[in-house]
Amino acid sequence: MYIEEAEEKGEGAEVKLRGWVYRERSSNKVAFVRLRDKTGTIQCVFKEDEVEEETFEKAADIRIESSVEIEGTIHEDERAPTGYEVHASNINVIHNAERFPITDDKSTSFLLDKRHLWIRSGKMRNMMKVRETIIDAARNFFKERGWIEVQPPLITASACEGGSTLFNLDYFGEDAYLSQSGQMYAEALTFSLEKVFAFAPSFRAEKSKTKRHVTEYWHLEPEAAWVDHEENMEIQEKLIEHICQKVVEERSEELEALGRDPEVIASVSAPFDRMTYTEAVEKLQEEGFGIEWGDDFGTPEERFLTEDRKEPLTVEKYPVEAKSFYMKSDPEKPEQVLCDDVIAPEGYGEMIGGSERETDNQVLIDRLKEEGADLDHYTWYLDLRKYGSVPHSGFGLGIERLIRWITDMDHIRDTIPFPRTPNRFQP
Ligand code: NSS
Repeated sequence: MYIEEAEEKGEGAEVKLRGWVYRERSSNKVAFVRLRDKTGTIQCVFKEDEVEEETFEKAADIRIESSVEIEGTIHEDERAPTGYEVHASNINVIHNAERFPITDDKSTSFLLDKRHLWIRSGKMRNMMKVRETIIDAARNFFKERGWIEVQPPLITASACEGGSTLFNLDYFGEDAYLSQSGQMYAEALTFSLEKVFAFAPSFRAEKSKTKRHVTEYWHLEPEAAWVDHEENMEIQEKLIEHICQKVVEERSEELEALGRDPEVIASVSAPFDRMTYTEAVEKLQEEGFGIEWGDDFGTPEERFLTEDRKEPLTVEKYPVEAKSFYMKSDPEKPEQVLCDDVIAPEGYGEMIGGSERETDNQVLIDRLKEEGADLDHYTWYLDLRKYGSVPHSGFGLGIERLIRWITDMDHIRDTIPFPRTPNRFQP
């Protein structure tokens, strides 16, 4: 039975638990074994004068991370961290572990080397549970509204976000790349299924060693026909609001354990504050930032705009030259595009990039040429504008960026079980 079930049975119930030894401490009179399973941890107490000698010795000698079965009775105990403990009568050692290499004083790089073991820690377990809830909530948001989940390919011939961050692949002697974004495929599927979303890994060969970049991340990419820039922003803000509510409903305990006050996340509600890129640049210039209209924002700019906020900020209508080729020109101001970024509060940085899509093939061709792209690779994409093209919009949400903000995690690598960063791709 799971620890959670045992606690539900309550005072005096006979229980048989199995799991791993999380902590262990013993004197010559009593052995404390803190047992861990998928539902939590619980203290199991073996008293020398109450159990058989052999049982006491096994419990007193057990090493951390050994796998065991423990029998006993459950008791409420105010001093126990979870309010319960087990008065143990028997222990069956399934596997007595070797000395566990992870101890309290280990360095970050050691923990990354031992990631396959570190994922058993409380911090990682809480993070993974929150992560699962966030992903579920995101999927359900779209499914409940009739959007269809689709699967774009991960091996591609062309760039979606420019050539500089592509991982090359030898595809039987031809050049291929790991996908940076499923967007172009999601657009193609939009003309088939209207409202679609993809949730898949994206790859970015970015050497930048920052706290918000990984080279492999999970990318949620919704795309919809008949949706314009305004509605696109509304969808993004409602999605974030929905995810925040679900996480607080289902994972408040884990959030608190990770050091995030659930109230802060509970108070996030759409619509968010919005500002145009032009307004943001004016604000930044007033504060002495050396930014010119046309420059993209870096970390310091995003931090300044959001560090004192409790809710995300949506910044819209960036200059054409700062953004990707597929974004629709603003008919009122062709030097800017109908796009937006949703920037997390407290300086956590951009979480979403989205836009209405350009439908004029000549504009697309001119922009691709400016980027120096090989047009042959985009023939299929340009085809989409020839056969029943309609206004459409979409966006990309980096799940790890969202998790980092929601869980108040210092580094993005701790939002995914096995992170990929410029200098690490194992374990
Ligand atoms: O480059 S994006 O801003 N936009 C796209 O890829 C569009 N093609 C998405 C779309 O419209 N379907 O990336 C989108 C998001 C960005 O806001 C981040 O949250 C995340 O993807 N992202 C990353 N997360 C973690 N690590 C890295 N390196 C990274 N790069 C982008």
